[in-house]
Amino acid sequence: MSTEKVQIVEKILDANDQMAEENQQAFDKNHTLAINIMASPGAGKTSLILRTIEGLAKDYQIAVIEGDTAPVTIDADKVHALGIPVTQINTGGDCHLDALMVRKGMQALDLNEVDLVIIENVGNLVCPAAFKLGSHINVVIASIPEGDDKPYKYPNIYRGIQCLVLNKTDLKPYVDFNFEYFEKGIQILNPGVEIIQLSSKTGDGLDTWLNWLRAQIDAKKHATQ
Ligand SMILES: Nc1nc2c(ncn2[C@@H]2O[C@H](COP(=O)(O)OP(=O)(O)O)[C@@H](O)[C@H]2O)c(=O)[nH]1
Ligand SMILES: [Mg+2]
Ligand SMILES: [Zn+2]
Repeated sequence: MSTEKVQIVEKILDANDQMAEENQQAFDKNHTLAINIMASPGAGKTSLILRTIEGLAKDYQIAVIEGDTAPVTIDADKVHALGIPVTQINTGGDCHLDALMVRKGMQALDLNEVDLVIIENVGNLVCPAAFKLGSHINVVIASIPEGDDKPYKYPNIYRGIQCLVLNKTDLKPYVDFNFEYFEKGIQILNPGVEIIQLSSKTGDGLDTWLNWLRAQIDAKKHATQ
């Protein structure tokens, strides 16, 4: 790769960081907590978002920004069916969201009225890690059927996160998954990160996730600017 190409990529990332910073300031001004949910396709992002809405919508105003690489509204329709404001972002083939796309999603929301914005990133364990969005909390959802070696194979996605959700624990009896090996990989990359095991299907462990998230939303609501 030529030096010039490297410089251009750096400039794009700089511009994205700048926009992400502005997004975060807009969230902060409105005391809105923004979380960015990243995972491989099928890990359970939408399922956990729907469970989260069911658990928290009676106490908090929630809005969702849905990122998809294809022009579909499958996930957004499920959120909409729960009566929650949702903005669909189609990335036009890109395999990640960036700060400008999130900015467009934010413009469709009245942030003043919203306590929690959940961003469902494009299903991908690689480049979403490189693009800040302005979210306060970055979450990766891993799931039992993906296997216990993913932290070793896709390290970057686990580094900047505040919470790792291990979903589909109901499938543990059917899949070889060594939790100690998995957890060791996470701890090497991100010592002390919150790890929450749950099943979006059975609801097992869901309370731990909801309580953790409640604490983050409340802290943002009462934060002084
Ligand atoms: N057994 C089991 N299946 C799950 C669980 N969570 C999600 N799924 C299923 O996994 C598939 C993908 O889930 P989805 O939420 O669409 O994943 P996304 O692509 O990451 O948004 C769907 O068939 C879900 O019903 C879980 O905890 N246990
Ligand atoms: Mg989804
Ligand atoms: Zn990408």
